[in-house]
Amino acid sequence: MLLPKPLSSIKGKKIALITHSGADVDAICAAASLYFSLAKKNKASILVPEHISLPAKSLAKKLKIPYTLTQKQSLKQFDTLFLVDFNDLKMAGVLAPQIKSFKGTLFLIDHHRTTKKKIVPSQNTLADQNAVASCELVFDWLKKSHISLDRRTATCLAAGLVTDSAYFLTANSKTFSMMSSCLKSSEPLFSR
Ligand SMILES: [Mn+2]
Repeated sequence: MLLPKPLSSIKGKKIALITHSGADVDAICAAASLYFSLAKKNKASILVPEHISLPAKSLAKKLKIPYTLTQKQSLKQFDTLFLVDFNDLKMAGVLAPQIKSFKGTLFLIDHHRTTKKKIVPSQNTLADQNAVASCELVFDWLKKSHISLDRRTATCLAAGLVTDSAYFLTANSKTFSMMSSCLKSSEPLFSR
């Protein structure tokens, strides 16, 4: 699988990380993991269109993930969008028309079955239907970008892997090996 350019090379941008509407744990955690890394060298925000699932909401509160729930946010202030955990514009709800007409740079990270209509150029797309979670893809991208997992990022990635694998029902050896890395790096947070 080809990965987009290293995350560490993205600097000085105004970035919106957009989840699908009704963001679940995998979506908010994948967005947060990217956010924690990108926010160091960019101005970044997480946007959740329309509503957020209850488990995602309470996890975001616990891990202090900053996100904005939006019904009508303008995307004009951003030059880069990351579309997280969806590849069908319909899933972006109220933000769909603005994403469609967006003139800046787009990235996409997703593990759902791909729709025929591509919304992001393939060199900026990290999509794999065989991945159990978007968090799995973010894990790969962070590793390839030589970004080490801090405690919060590791906790987020672990949470996404657990929930989107339906508590390991669809897990494989890669899932467990990633879980192992995440748990090692997140231990202080999980044991609290
Ligand atoms: Mn997912």
